[in-house]
Amino acid sequence: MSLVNFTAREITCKIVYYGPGRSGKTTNLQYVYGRVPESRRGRMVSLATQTDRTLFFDFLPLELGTIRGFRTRFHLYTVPGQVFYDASRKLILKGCDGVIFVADSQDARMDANVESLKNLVDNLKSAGYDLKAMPYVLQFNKRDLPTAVPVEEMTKLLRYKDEEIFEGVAVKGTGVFETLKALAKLVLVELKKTK
Ligand SMILES: Nc1nc2c(ncn2[C@@H]2O[C@H](COP(=O)(O)OP(=O)(O)O)[C@@H](O)[C@H]2O)c(=O)[nH]1
Ligand SMILES: [Mg+2]
Repeated sequence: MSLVNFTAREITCKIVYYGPGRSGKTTNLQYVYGRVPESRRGRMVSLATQTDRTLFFDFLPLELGTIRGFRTRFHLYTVPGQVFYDASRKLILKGCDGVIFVADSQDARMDANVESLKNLVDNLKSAGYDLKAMPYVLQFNKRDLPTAVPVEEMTKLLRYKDEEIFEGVAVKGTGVFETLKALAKLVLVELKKTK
């Protein structure tokens, strides 16, 4: 899981944004990238198709300060949501320390949300992880759209355990940092347990 380099006194944690195609995963990363000072972030790498869909993944390295003398880095990844990129998703989940599921609030995307969540659980399982035991938060994105399904309904459909749920409008940045901070906190709690 987290990479701890005692010589360099660095900890690197891997966070994966998961969810169906076009739910707003890349938009979450872009907003973070735009708001974090240059001194605290590296280059954002996006491998996209010509039509701007995530092809393999997006990657954004962040440095979030020092914990007990260790510099703490977070590597944010997104997965491609389209069904046929499952091999990429499996690869990206390897070694992950926490997952943010970005659900699309639009009514027409509920089946895609459910299917993607099931795909997450299955892919984690085949990699030897259990979502029940993993740092995990849920974001209901695109709350600005008129077709957004009520939060209570989405919660019933998509809540997997007792995870925190955040409402987001990623294009405006709403909920983006709240979601990331909550997940980062859970990852750090896990990290302390393993010592
Ligand atoms: N209305 C609205 N559109 C959004 C929101 N977040 C993302 N989008 C749009 O949804 C589309 C897909 O977003 P993207 O981040 O590429 O989705 P990904 O496939 O999950 O990476 C883009 O056109 C975004 O601008 C949101 O909160 N509200
Ligand atoms: Mg994307």
